[in-house]
Formats: sequence, C-alpha cells, structure tokens
Amino acid sequence: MSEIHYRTCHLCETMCGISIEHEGGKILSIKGDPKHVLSKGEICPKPIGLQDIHIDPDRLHKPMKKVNGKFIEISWNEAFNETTSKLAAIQRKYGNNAVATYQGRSTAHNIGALLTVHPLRQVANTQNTYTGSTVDQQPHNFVWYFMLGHQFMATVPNIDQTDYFLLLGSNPKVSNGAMMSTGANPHKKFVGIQERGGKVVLIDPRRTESAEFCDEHHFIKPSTDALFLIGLIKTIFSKGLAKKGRLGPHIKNWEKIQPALSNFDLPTIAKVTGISQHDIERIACEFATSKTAVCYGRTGLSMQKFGGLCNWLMMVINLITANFDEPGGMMFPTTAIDTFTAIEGARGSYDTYRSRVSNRPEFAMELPVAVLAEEIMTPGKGKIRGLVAIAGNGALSMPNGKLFEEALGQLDFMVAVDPYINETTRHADIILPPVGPFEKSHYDLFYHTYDTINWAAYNPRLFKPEKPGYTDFEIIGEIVRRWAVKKASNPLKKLKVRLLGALSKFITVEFILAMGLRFGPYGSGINPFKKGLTLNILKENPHGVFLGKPKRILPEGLFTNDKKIDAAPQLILADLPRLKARWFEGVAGYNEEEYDLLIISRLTERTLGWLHHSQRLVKGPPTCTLFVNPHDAKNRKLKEGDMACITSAVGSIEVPVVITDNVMPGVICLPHAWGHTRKGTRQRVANAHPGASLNDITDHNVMDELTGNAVVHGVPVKLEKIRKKIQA
Ligand SMILES: Nc1nc2c(c(=O)[nH]1)N[C@H]1C(S)=C(S)[C@@H](COP(=O)(O)OP(=O)(O)OC[C@H]3O[C@@H](n4cnc5c(=O)[nH]c(N)nc54)[C@H](O)[C@@H]3O)O[C@H]1N2
Ligand SMILES: Nc1nc2c(c(=O)[nH]1)N[C@H]1C(S)=C(S)[C@@H](COP(=O)(O)OP(=O)(O)OC[C@H]3O[C@@H](n4cnc5c(=O)[nH]c(N)nc54)[C@H](O)[C@@H]3O)O[C@H]1N2
Ligand code: SF4
Ligand SMILES: [Mo]
Repeated sequence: MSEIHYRTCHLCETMCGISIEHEGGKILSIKGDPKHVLSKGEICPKPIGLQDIHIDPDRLHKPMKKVNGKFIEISWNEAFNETTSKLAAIQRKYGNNAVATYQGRSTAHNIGALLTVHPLRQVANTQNTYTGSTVDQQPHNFVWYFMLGHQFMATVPNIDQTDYFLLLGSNPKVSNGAMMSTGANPHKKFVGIQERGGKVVLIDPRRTESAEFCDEHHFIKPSTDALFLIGLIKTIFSKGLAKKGRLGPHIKNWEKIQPALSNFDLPTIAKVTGISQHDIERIACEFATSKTAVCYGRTGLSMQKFGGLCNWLMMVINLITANFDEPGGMMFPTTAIDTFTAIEGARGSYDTYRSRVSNRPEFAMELPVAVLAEEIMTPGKGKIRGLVAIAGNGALSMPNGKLFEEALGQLDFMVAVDPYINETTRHADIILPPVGPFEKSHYDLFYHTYDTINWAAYNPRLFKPEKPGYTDFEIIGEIVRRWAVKKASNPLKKLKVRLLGALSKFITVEFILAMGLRFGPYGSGINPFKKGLTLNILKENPHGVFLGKPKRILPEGLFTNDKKIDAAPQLILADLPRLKARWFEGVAGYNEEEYDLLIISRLTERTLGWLHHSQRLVKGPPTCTLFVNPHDAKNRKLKEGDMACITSAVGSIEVPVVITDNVMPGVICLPHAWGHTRKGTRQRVANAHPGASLNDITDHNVMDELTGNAVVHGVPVKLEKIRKKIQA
C-alpha cells in the first residue's frame, strides 16, 4: 500500500507544500499539497526532480578522498580526522585567517547547516568568512542594517492587500518570488491586485514571463534603476505627495533625502534610463496617490553595480508614501521562531576589519565572495591556504568562476560538505556528503523571514538514510567538535572542549526547534499553564499551521539603538557621487565602444543550480541560449541558432543564439549555473546539453562598491558570430 508524506519543498524560499506518494522506499509521485496553508496546491516543476536526486547514482553516500587526482571512498572517522587535523595544522602554522569558510545557497534552506553556521564560525575564528549572500541579497541586508538596525529585518510586500505593485528586477513568474514567500503563485497574486482595481508595473531590461501579468512593462537600461527611483522620489516630493504617516515621529534624517538627490535632474534621468520623464512622473503620482502601494525589487537590483543605492531608494519610496509597516505596503512577518534575536551579533556589523588584498570592508563579519579567489592566490601573510566549502557551487555561481577554480587548485587543503562531485567540489581533498533531501527533517528556519502570511510547518524525515548516513547538522557538528579539540592549546582546554563536544551531541535539531517555538512569539515561554505553539502541534499539522496575517510591528520592533528608522544613512548617501559619475559624467571604467552590449542573467524555469543533476528537469530542448534583440543580431549578421562568442574583460564563452525582441536593444540575456563541461563531473548532464557558464565572463573586479555584492547583471561584453551550428 502506498502512503503520502507531506512536507514543505526546501528548494527555494517560496516554501510550497508538496505531497509525496511512496511505497517500500520508492517515490511514486510528487505533487502539490492542496491543503498546504501557504501554497494551497501550487508548485513549480522543480520538486518533481527531487525523486531523481533521491535515487541519483551520482549522489555520494560515503566520504571521498582525493588520492593521486582520483576520488576514493574512505571511512567517516578517517575523513573527519584528516579534515580537522589539516585545518588545525594550517591555522597553527599560518594563523586563523589562513582557513576560509564558504557557504552557498543550500545552507539557507537546510536547518542542519543553518544551525551549525554559528558554531563553525566560532571554531574557525577566521576573518575569511564568505557566503553566497554577496552574490545575491547583501544590498538588502546592508540597507536593513543601516536603516532598521538588523540585517535580517526583511521588508516583505503585503501582496495580498496592496493596490499598486511596482516591481523591479525580479521575474516572479519564473523565480516564484524572492524575499516574498507566497507559494508558487505570485503571478496569480498580481492578477488579484488587478481584480481589486489595482495596478502592477514592471521595470526590467527584458520583457519577462512576468510581464504577461502586469499592466505595464518598461524597458530600463541595466544598472540605471537608482536613477529611475530618484526620479520617482523627486517627483513625489516636488508634487507635495510625500507623507510621513503613523511612523513620522520615529523617522530621522527625513530632511536629508531631498538635498541628497538635488544633483540628479529628471530630463537626464529619462535619457539615461530610457524611461520617459512623463512616465516617471506618472508612475510616481500613481504610486503616491494609490490607497496602498509597494515598491519591490530583487536580484536585478541587488546584483548590479548600484545594488545598495537601489535598495535604499526603494525603502525611501515606501517610507515617504507611508507604505511602511502598513497593510498593503511593506510589512514584517512575525516568525514562529525568533531567528533575529536568538544569536548575539546577528544584527550585523560594518568595517570592523578589511580584506587583505583589496581592502574591502566586512559586512556582518563576511567579506565579498568576489575577493575569495584573490585572497587565495595572492602570496603574503594571511593568504588563505585551507577552505571549508559547504553547500555552494561557486565555480558556477560566483563572478569569474574560472578564476575561482584556478584559486581552488592552489589551496593546501579543501574540504567540501556536499552530496555531489561538481565544478567546485572536484577541487576538494575530501568531500563529506550529507544524506538526501528526504532523509532529514525540515523546518524553514531562515525563509520564514520572507513570509507574506505568518505560518509554520515541520516535517520529519521520510526515509531512514543508509547507515551510516549523516545530516549536515551531524557532519558540520562533528567537524566543529574535532577541530575545536585539535585547536585547543593545552591538555586542560582539550579536556574541556571534549566534554562540551560530548554534551553537544545530545542537542538535536528537534530539541532546538522545540525550544525555539516555545520561546518564540507564539509559544508559551516559561509559563507551564499557557497554551502555545509547540513542535508537537506542528507534527500533528503536516500541511502547516496558519498564524495570522502580518501585523504592524513598528516602532517597537526596530533594532536601532535610538528606536528610529534612519531614512538617509550617511554611508549610503556617500555612494551617490559614484552613481552620478557613472551616468551623469560618463565614467564607465571600460571601453564602451568595444564592449558595446550589457549582459544580464535569467533563471531556468524548470531547474535551479544543483538540480541540473535531475535528468527529468534538464531534458528537452537546450535552455542555455542567448537572447539577442533583432537589431543587435542584424548588426552582427547573427541568425537564430547561430553560435556566438561573448567576450568580457575576463573571458569568453560560446552559446547558441535566440533572436527575440523581449530583450531591449543593447542588452543580451543568458541563464547562469550552466557550463557542465568540467572534467570528471556530471557526465550524464554534460552529455545532454552542458551549456556555458555565464559566470566565466562576469568580472570579479567589479562590484557594488557600497555593499561588496557581486555584479552579474549589466556586465559589459562584445558579441561575435562564430561558424559552429547549434548541436541539438
Ligand atoms: N526556476 C528557478 N527559480 C528560482 C531560482 C532558480 O535558480 N531557478 N533561484 C531562487 C533564488 S536563490 C533566488 S535569489 C530567486 C531570484 O529571484 P528573482 O530576483 O526574481 O530572479 P530573476 O528571475 O533572475 O529576476 C531578475 C530580473 O532582473 C532583471 N534585471 C537584470 N538587470 C536588471 C537591471 O539592471 N534593472 C532591472 N530593473 N532589472 C534587471 C532580469 O532581466 C530578471 O528578469 O529565485 C529563486 N527561484
Ligand atoms: N550570473 C549569475 N550568477 C548568479 C546568479 C544569477 O542570477 N546570475 N544568482 C545568484 C544567486 S541568487 C544564488 S542563490 C547563487 C546560487 O549559487 P550556489 O549558492 O552556488 O547554489 P547552487 O549552484 O544551487 O549550488 C548548491 C550546492 O549545494 C549542494 N547541495 C545541495 N543540497 C545540499 C545539502 O542538503 N547539503 C549540502 N551540504 N549541500 C547541498 C549542491 O550539490 C551544490 O554544490 O548563484 C548566484 N549567482
Ligand atoms: S516554487 Fe518550486 S522550488 Fe520553490 S518552493 Fe515552490 S515548488 Fe519548491
Ligand atoms: Mo539566491
């Protein structure tokens, strides 16, 4: 008899409910869970591929060690011992900073990996801490920290109630909403806005799949959004439409906003962005006079050259129209586990130290991932010689992935905690594979930060792993325990660390969850008579528990010391001259005649990064194709299906061309996370269609100077026809 297991899909922050029919350890089907409190049955194609991952012959089950260039299986004990001995030895000889840690996306939706971030950082005690955040959402965290006092105080659009949705640099029809968890249906929510008599306006250099669900779409020249947003703010002020609203007494530096923007005039903004002054003024007035409105942007704005400014300006627009912490505007979820205050030091920090080679300031005790390669490759005191790489495939996801790979080849020792040998982990000396996606329990400790409604769910593991099989929590926990013992400087300290380590083994993920829920906003706390949300309640409700619509939480919820919102942090204002220099004074920093196109990314609808291991998801016609506007194609004599060579300041790749006017002239568009051509990895995918890696041509030297976020959108390139035909 088959059974159904319900769980929350862990693949992205959208957090849809899935139902998995299984029998005798085999998965029969994966579908949407119609009773799920958030997604109500909606899913995208991606979780269906998880059944391939579950049985994937390429997925590792045992630790691997590289011997004479080849991976061989070793025991867990040997793998843990060798890993921690090598890491401790490097640190003893060269200092703590000689070991770096790097964590990628699969940490964020993985409670076991998340819970070990803090202990790992404590034991590593290195300034060389890197994560995928700096090639994703760091500008958001940066702005929240400086305006609201906490890097994770996420503003989430109240999409269910808003009357006007201004959407920039996000394609929710494909991504299903980032930092805005709705279930796989945000585009339907746009239709809902329209049905309420409201409006959705999209600003994107590509007329994306989402445009179909918007009332208006405007092309914008990549990386000029900050100017467009300034145009809106100036109009709102000049027409007398700015209002402080309920939060007025709790906002400081309001008076600094307008003067800071005085150097930017609307006619020039219109000329540079490509959006007419009339449209800018109209959109500003519509936004400011709409009953409620929300201005929201995601990776198209955060992974560009002015990510920090864009995110600040979007916050300002919501603030000066009183759409902040108000229904229909930006709101803050109240998560069942209070991840904000749980960890001391999680609020954020800035410039308490700098990177060794290019003097970049830390943010939240992290350095920009774009400098990791140079920190490994540049000789001198403090050079990185050891790396702990967890749940990220930087070779394909970081700017200049090729250089990163070259750097990995120069390490004395690298350990990867990852279920696959891929473009990144192939450089490791040891790989420690965690159990599969259904062999561990799940709670979205982090992604609830982006909830559009308040809810919680817990899912036990579906299958017992093959023995011995360890979760990320157990693997990273064991690294921490053994590394700490090896680092302890004398026998007494060693004993103490050993004892603490032995005790820590009794702390399970479930124990932490139970405590987190009990002491969270819906829990009973220390009161034994009070009824509250518990882990048992979540266990009894596999479709999730609804905890209410988002509520106003300000000003009490602010983390700033003076309990005020800083509307114009000085550090952020100081970045405005860079914006002006680029677009008003023409300081490009590269030869605009030679590199005459700007390349932007897109996501692959049916997959994401590591899910390319699923045959079912990557089959069909190749999706790693280059979108070229007919005008630019004609200039280069390019025809549909031709192979073209894209060259940037750091490299070249070859890709097949699709001619479409959905990208604006001067802009070309390619998906990232492809390029499965590296030796010894993903043979089966490579045989299907390997594609090329966009990040072989993104430039690690160019970043958002303010926040340190990598720039993968709006990269200057040239495009030439080559004589090969597309291989079907
Ligand atoms: N299918 C699928 N879904 C995913 C993922 C995946 O890999 N595949 N990844 C998940 C993750 S980790 C994330 S962070 C989210 C990301 O979610 P989104 O931010 O929605 O990601 P994209 O679809 O890449 O949207 C970015 C948009 O920005 C546009 N853009 C590029 N440059 C500029 C610019 O200068 N200005 C403006 N205005 N727009 C610009 C691009 O054309 C693109 O439409 O998606 C999540 N969902
Ligand atoms: N050009 C360009 N570059 C981009 C982007 C873009 O739009 N354009 N998007 C950026 C964004 S938003 C993101 S989030 C990053 C994503 O980039 P990465 O953070 O590198 O994410 P993935 O490529 O999905 O790689 C995830 C890794 O985790 C491993 N993994 C899977 N499950 C588990 C698990 O349970 N435990 C462990 N330990 N490992 C696991 C996989 O094998 C894989 O090695 O890429 C960024 N880079
Ligand atoms: S949008 Fe797709 S990948 Fe993301 S949680 Fe929903 S089903 Fe999973
Ligand atoms: Mo991301």
